[in-house]
Amino acid sequence: MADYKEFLDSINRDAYHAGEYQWEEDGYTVTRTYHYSPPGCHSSCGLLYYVKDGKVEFVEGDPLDPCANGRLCMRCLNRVEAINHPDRLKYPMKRAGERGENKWERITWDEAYDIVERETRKVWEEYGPESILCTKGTARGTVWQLHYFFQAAFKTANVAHIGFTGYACYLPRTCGCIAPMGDFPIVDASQAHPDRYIADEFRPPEVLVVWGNEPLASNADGYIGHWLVQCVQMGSKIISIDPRLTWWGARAEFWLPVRPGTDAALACAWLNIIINEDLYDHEFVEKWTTGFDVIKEHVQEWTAERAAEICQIPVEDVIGSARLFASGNSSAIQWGLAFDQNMSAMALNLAAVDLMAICGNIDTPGGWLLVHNAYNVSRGSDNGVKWVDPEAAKKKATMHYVFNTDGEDFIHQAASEAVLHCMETGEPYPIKMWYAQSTNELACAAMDAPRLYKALKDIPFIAYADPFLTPTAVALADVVMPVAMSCERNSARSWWTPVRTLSKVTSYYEAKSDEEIIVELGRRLNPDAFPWETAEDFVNWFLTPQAGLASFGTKASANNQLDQKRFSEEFPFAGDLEGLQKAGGHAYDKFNATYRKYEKGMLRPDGEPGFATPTGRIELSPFTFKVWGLTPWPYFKEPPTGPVTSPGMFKEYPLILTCGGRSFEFFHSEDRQEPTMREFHQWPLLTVHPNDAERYGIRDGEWVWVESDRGRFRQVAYVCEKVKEGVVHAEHAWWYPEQKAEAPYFFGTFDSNVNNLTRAYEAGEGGVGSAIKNGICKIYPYREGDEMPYQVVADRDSWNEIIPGSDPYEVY
Ligand SMILES: Nc1nc2c(c(=O)[nH]1)N[C@H]1C(S)=C(S)[C@@H](COP(=O)(O)OP(=O)(O)OC[C@H]3O[C@@H](n4cnc5c(=O)[nH]c(N)nc54)[C@H](O)[C@@H]3O)O[C@H]1N2
Ligand SMILES: Nc1nc2c(c(=O)[nH]1)N[C@H]1C(S)=C(S)[C@@H](COP(=O)(O)OP(=O)(O)OC[C@H]3O[C@@H](n4cnc5c(=O)[nH]c(N)nc54)[C@H](O)[C@@H]3O)O[C@H]1N2
Ligand SMILES: [Mo]
Repeated sequence: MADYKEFLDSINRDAYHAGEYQWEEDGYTVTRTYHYSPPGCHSSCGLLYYVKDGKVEFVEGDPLDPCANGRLCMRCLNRVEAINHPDRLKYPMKRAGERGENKWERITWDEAYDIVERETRKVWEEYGPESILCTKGTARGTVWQLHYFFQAAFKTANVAHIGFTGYACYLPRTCGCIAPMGDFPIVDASQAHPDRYIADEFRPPEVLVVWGNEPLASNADGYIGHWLVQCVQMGSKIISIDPRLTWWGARAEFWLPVRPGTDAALACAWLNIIINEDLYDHEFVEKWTTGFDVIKEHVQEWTAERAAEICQIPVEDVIGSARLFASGNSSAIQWGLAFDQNMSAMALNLAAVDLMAICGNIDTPGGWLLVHNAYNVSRGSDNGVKWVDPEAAKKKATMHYVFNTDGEDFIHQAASEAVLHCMETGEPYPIKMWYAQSTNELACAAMDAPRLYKALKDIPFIAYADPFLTPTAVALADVVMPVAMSCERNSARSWWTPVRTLSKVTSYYEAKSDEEIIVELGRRLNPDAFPWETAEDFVNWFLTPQAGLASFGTKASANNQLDQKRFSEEFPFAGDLEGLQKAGGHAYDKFNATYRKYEKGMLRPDGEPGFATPTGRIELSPFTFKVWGLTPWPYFKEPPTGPVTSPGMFKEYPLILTCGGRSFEFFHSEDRQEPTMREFHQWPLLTVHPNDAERYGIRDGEWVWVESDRGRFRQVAYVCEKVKEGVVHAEHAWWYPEQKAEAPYFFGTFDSNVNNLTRAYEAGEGGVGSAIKNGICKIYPYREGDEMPYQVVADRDSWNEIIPGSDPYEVY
């Protein structure tokens, strides 16, 4: 659809019932709505559900939806298989045998709630609310709901993503931006304009840097990858920075296959080149930034030659790509998870902000658009804080007080390592109850999964709410509650723009939506905090824009307090979920569609031009970093293991191990039950360069062990030049729903788990960032009869002896 106007004109709007919410067609009731979760995704695409006799029979993309233009990914197209899957949890159940035996007894919802309520009150009385740990997984349209629920119902501040060391997803990027800019940016691909690519002011990025991100597979963080394909069709040039050759790299002016974990060295060199060759935007730097001289001084040591050597890429490519980036009238960095999963996370994020700022690409068409959730419809992570028991709030598990300064808690999330410390040592208090909803820790989120398993299994009471019986639930849960899927749920979300809704078109046995569970259980535990009768009432509360609200779930800067009345138009669907659903399920605002908001006094609480930072300018060397105790300029630190840091060990484990690159078929540990997805992607794949395969005797399509000093796991070799020589790429979050559930197997979740090798208690400066994507390993063929990881985890707990409390309470 290179010509977007032509595409729009080609749609038969009558055939797609433009303007209608629901209609009858060939014996089906068709509903126009959105999908996000479960099964989950960060994005939200418009679709049509075809329902007959109460069952969804098929789905189709809605070409009238301006967000996704009718394009659906294979998972969304396969929703029917997920919705009707026989493995789905149908009823609440309680454990009938020993923990891990996979023996269950059906109970009613009342009984399930009774048990959770009883156990909660017991912990409140005997230990205090801080001894309750609540966890959720990545954002799937459950973020605003669950953060409130955990704080307000359980009264605990120990809300976490347990096992996920270094907050190593998105949080480094959000906080890394809020400090220097006061706001969060996303690449402008016209998504804030309802008329999209033909909007008057919109221009695609001239230079698009796809960096440590694969937008087509991941559609991460409320962003849809094919928007950027459209930009490329409209002329955007590509720089791809990725040890793997992706769709982007194959079409790039420069493909920079950096050694994993060294991106910050490259970013520092780009700053060096752009400053020293005088390629930056003088006017913008002088008028709108501070700290230029500090940055200039600190990047002098980062020559192109030095970065080329560290990153293992040609020096001319370092220089050429920096010049190309600086040459565009609009350039944009599309960044991803590799920014968070390394030890220089905050410094790397700052470097990207500095690069974008000094080249004048902030809040410009085709640059970095500064965004809020549309109409400020949002419930931040602090929304339930007033219900947290004040004593328990003081005892929130933190190790590094970076985001908890001067008594102000910026992120309202407990540090995963600190929670682990509580679990392993009982100090400063024990964890006596774990409530998990929308997370599958053992298969996915937990770094050092065997260690987490050991710590979690000693928690006396564990409740778990999920659409499926996951490895984590089998291994650990005492009560499981069946969660409704996206088509069985009335809900709303705002992740940037527009605000979008889900519509309930069917139901499944006794499964309840997250909102229903939250309201019903919330009313039992803390009725004052849950004044709502129904799930829809709760969603309508969300749909009421608030004054003084930060942009994303994190209230990451005290300066980011907005005056709702001054800066946002009236939200036409305030408290009106049904109205919004019937109006097509989306609502765009004007704030996000406005460029250069800093010139227009739209960002600061005082209404003056400028940015929402202490100085009103973009702080290239942020004051807030100093307050947080972070180095306030870009730097690079080597990964904790590798050719430079541990040359001796590197001789034994001579390959760099990166991991977790997303695939189209799966969202983290989800979708592995669906036969169609497994037909496309049957086993976990370890991508190995042909030269490395030859060197280590690996054959394409055969099982291979990946081992380090920390343990091993096995995946199937995919021998291919798509990965840099010397680097292997492993997939994450694998389990096998078709295999045995009961202990010690747990659906084989430890057998292929790259997180047998990743580490807990290892984070970057400030406790932020983690070396998840830059370990070391050796590889060798699997032989029939080899000891499997599940045996090690079950018999000996882990490969490594764990001495509780022995880990340094320090950061790398
Ligand atoms: N090695 C390695 N490990 C990684 C990563 C990596 O790149 N490499 N990535 C990391 C990242 S970035 C993240 S964010 C974490 C993610 O970790 P998690 O978010 O814990 O991911 P999942 O394992 O998919 O767990 C999601 C569970 O929630 C259920 N679910 C889905 N949608 C809903 C819903 O709407 N409501 C409810 N109640 N349940 C739902 C699913 O069925 C599934 O069982 O994993 C991390 N793990
Ligand atoms: N289908 C699907 N979509 C998802 C998810 C999923 O599991 N499945 N997970 C969701 C979540 S929670 C997240 S956080 C996002 C993440 O989505 P992305 O940000 O796209 O992250 P990844 O796919 O982990 O990695 C992106 C790219 O980084 C490259 N890479 C690895 N190491 C390095 C490095 O050191 N430097 C550089 N420059 N590149 C490196 C990988 O080869 C990969 O191509 O996706 C979300 N969307
Ligand atoms: Mo994530």
